[in-house]
Amino acid sequence: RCHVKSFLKRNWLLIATVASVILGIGLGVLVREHTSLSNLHKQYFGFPGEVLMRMLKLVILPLIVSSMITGVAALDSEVSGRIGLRAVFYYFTTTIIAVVLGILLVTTIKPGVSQDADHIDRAGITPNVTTVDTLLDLVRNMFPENIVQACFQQYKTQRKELTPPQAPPATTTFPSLPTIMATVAQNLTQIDYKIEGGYTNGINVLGLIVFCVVFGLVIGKMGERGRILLEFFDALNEATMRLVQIIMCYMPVGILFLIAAKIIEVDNWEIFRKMGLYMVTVLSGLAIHSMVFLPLIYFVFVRKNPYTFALGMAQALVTALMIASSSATLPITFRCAEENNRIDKRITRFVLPVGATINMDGTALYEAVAAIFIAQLNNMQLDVGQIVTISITATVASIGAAGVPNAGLVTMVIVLTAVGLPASDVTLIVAVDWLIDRFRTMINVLGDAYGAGIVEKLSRRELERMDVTSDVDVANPF
Ligand code: DAS
Repeated sequence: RCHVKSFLKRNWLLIATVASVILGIGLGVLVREHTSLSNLHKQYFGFPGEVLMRMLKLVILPLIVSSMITGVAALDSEVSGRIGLRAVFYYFTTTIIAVVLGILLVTTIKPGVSQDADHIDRAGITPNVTTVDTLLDLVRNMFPENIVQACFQQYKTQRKELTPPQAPPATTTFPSLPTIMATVAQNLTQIDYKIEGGYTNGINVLGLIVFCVVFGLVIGKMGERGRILLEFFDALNEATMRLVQIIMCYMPVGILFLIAAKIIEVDNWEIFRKMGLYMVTVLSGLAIHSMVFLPLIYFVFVRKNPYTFALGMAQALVTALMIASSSATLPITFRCAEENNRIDKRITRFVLPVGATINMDGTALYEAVAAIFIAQLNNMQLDVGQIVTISITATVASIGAAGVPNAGLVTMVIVLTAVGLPASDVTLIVAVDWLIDRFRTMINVLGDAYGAGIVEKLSRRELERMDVTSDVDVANPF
């Protein structure tokens, strides 16, 4: 009895969240079968879920800034360089494995060969993002003035002053802090793609991370004076994580309405029958990668039970499955990795934000499978060179995809155009993308968590040496 009680005490939130998913599906089906809600009422119905999404999005900015800066500064530049290299090596290795697995599956199962492309309706979405764009973003938004510029732009738009952003006249009052945070958080995590194409180069997480790494290295070298800044950012991180704790209490309610509203909103269920084989190909690839390859790699390096580790991440995985955003799940990923799987904060703070943005095994596998599926729908025979091109561009596209809903669909254009397929064919798979996105986001988050565990194990000696030598452990300065 006491075991059951302690289990429930430890996992009440996870149990409540899983229960809310089941209830949400039931509620969604009930409402959609027995009522006919107007669009306005559908929005009202989805409002509690939208509140959860926005609360998570708002903490992304302070979380990434405080964790990256303290994470980088807590390690001296040589150690952080080595840890960064280990993380990047892990990211590339697992992403390539995911892409190769996806290609093997889609060329074996051939989901697109039997179907006639005309069966699947084509809408007119043509998102437009280029690899160069993504790589440039690394530095394009690195400097704060872009953030201010974006805030003014958002501020003027909100105040319906659609004049292009010039230097603001002296009389303009600077937007309030919540406006700045909300604007940046929204720009950080919003991918805008419109029917006529166009990827707005809003501030993106990649640029912010590059800035925080440089800033963390600089203040890490400032000695005593830098410590004041570090304590500030460490306190900011702790305050943000306490905020996350409050948000998590609301999570079961938010997730219930989020999934119910989604079920009410989706009207084309027939498409799932037509796209069944394609979905089986993607989902089986994600399942094999997350249940075989990632656990195997984790076990080889860490020598612990990988499935127990994955259980420790369950709350983050369910969250990712429900909200389809690695960035918005990041606060929960932090809590699960640090509290359940006891990963050193100096590692999580450094690798989790980077992983959530550039390490997307699920997305890479999905983009390789979807591109070849679309080629099959077009009765296009791909040669080895084109298959290799798809592997490379799917890897790059997954790095460029932001951790927001449908990001993989947007960067899919890079892969399609690389092999001469029409970018508009991305619409062939839009109808089922909302569901597949959830599963690939879950694998993205799982891959990030395994990566943090592996990098921590490989960095054990450096961390122990730092514990002995450094008088202040920035991860826990007090
Ligand atoms: N939804 C993205 C994420 O948050 C993944 C994707 O769209 O491919 O990781």
